[in-house]
Amino acid sequence: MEMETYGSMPKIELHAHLNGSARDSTLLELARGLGEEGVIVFSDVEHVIRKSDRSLTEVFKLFDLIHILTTDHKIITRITKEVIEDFASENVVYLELRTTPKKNISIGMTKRSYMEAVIEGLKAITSVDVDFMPHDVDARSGLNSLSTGRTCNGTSRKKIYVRLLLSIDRRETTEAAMETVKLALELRQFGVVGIDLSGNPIVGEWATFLPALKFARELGLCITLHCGEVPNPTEIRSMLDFLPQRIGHACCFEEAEWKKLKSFNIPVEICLTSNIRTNTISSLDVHHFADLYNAKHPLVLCTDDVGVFSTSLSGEYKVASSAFGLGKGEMFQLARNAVEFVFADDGVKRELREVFWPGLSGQY
Ligand code: 6MZ
Repeated sequence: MEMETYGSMPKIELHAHLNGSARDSTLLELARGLGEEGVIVFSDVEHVIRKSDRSLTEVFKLFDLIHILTTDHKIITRITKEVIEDFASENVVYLELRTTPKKNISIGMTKRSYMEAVIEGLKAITSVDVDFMPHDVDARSGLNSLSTGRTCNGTSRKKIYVRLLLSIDRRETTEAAMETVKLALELRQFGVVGIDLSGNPIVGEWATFLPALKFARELGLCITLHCGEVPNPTEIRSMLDFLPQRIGHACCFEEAEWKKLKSFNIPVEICLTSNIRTNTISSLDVHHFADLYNAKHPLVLCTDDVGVFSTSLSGEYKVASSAFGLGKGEMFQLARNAVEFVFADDGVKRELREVFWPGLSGQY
């Protein structure tokens, strides 16, 4: 029953990694195919994909495997389409999907061609209306994306806004990070709104990424950082002092960092199942969600990697509601608050506020 409530409730997803959100069934099909070609041994890989409890270190090993399976233009297009369809089917009305542009010379893949494959995936969706172009570009090209998409010839049709974030992987050099930022700038007309810094938190130095992140900011791109997935007070403080528009996780903060975060009022993307599964937080009883929620700190519930952690955004809402004793009205309010933290333009924010029209809250 509760799951149905959160399934039908409109929701906003701001922290979802493309390759971490691929369906298990798709990954298994791809692994079987590569097994038949003799590229991998399927039986070695199958249990790795099916396993759901993994440490943070194991998660990054799994990503290396997923990337072997998916780093191909056609497959990237396919998983982008499937991931967006899956989020739309559980009434996510706005999705900020992030992915790390990849270069693989041996198959003729550049960071740009990788992103073009992602954009192809956005365009290939027919089961739901996908709004991904910035509205000022739509106006120039005469496209009307301002329709609500809720009715079409009298029949109601689902609509999802999708915007893209390009991720810098912590394994990358300053030059590689810079290339990603330049690409983000070129692809703004296709809905790229910002930059994310992610990847294995024990790899890489903040100073390596700072020039590219500063450059991104100068160009007007929004920035979100994976911050505090492991204890590293110096890095956490430098990240907060950079004043990103949002941060993800905030698991390993000490008193001084909490103070800074709260005084800067930086919204936090909270990924409950991910934090528990990776053992970054030992149990929901001690999760920082409760303290931040009680302090009215800006928060948004997110999934991180629905495929890797076998979750869904509705599932995250259900977990939060039962772990922290929040009613449906409070959960609706939490979903609605996220409108203010999206990186899309004000026109989209206005339309999203309409989706979360106050009258609707009576249903929850
Ligand atoms: C840090 C994460 C992550 O970019 O290939 N990623 N980075 N912490 C996490 N929490 C568990 N989950 C995913 O998607 C997969 C990539 O996203 C980042 C990692 O860099 C991973 O390789 P894309 O689409």
